Amino acid sequence: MSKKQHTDPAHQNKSHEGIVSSVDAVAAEHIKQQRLKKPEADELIHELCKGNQVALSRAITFIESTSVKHKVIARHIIEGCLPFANQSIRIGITGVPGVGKSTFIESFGKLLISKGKKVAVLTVDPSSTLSGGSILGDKTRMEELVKEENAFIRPSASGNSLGGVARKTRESIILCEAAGFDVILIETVGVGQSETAVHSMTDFFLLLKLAGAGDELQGIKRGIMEMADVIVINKADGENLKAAKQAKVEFQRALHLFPAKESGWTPKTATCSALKNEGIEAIWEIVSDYITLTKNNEFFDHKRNEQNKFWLHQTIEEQLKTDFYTHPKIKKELPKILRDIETHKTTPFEAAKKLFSLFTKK
Ligand SMILES: Nc1nc2c(ncn2[C@@H]2O[C@H](COP(=O)(O)OP(=O)(O)OP(=O)(O)O)[C@@H](O)[C@H]2O)c(=O)[nH]1
Ligand SMILES: [Mg+2]
Repeated sequence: MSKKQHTDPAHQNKSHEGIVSSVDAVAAEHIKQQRLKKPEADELIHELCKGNQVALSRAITFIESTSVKHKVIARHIIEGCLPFANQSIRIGITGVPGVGKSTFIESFGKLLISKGKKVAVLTVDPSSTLSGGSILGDKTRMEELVKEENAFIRPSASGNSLGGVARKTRESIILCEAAGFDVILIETVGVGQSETAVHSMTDFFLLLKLAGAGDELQGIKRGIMEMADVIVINKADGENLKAAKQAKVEFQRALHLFPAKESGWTPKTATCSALKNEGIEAIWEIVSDYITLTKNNEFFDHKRNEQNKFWLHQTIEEQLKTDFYTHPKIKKELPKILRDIETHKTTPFEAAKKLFSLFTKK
């Protein structure tokens, strides 16, 4: 909405040396205007921290919003929630489309709830903006979990960049934790870069596989297998049971070929039937063993710290990129410079230097 009128005032922010942040300038302006609205955000934080799911949903909507006004409120909410965050187990769940991730989450989530946990489910699916999302599918696959009082299911954050979607998911994790959710499950489709993003925001990484399909067919790259803390062969039921057991042995063998993990953890394999609710408890035991091990050897906190540093760098890179490409002078000069490159009047390096000096000039 009001986005356009706020893209340019960045240059008004003279307090920053050289590099200006459009978001900060806009935010500062809006914080002034939003003062009256702050009590509303404070009330939202208050309700959210009491575990009110309606408040949690509303808060996530602010995070997902592209409106500058909402972004200011979102920032305020996150800051208010941070002191109450960080107390959960974050589990990433990946696997090719149709492997049974949502069905698994339904069974796994219900098990956790029966153990007295509060479970939040988030999804990272950058493709959902194009395809319209798997929201409908997820709702039907998780039809029982959805009804549980102690479950919170939030379908894909939308966005046109993985970085944007990942940021929203990370911030949503903080809000879910502040709302008292102690297990956060993050589903992502195992076909792109999204599992790397999810891996870098979770404590434990669970890869779902199917028996009988080659690795190429499953579209799973070696790197993703290497990230896994457990490989679970799903659909181990009916005629598929024998093949699933066989696949488990093969994956266990394959995992031995990978170098030892910094966590000190040896990745495990398991079989389950998400649909028939079989083998799910054993998977929770594996997760629990991992958490105990890594909390004892302090890898758990170390990993979260490393992840925070990683996301700091990611955020800076994204912000710089946005600031650069939305800078009025760059917007004006870039097309000319691109033409100069086409006509060999300049080199990419010279051109980049010139653009940078325009960008950093006060
Ligand atoms: N036989 C059997 N079928 C299963 C099992 N788990 C899931 N399915 C079926 O597999 C299909 C896909 O399941 P989903 O849970 O939607 O798979 P998904 O990985 O979440 O799929 P996307 O979200 O589209 O990536 C559904 O028809 C499920 O009923 C299982 O353990 N056994
Ligand atoms: Mg799904």
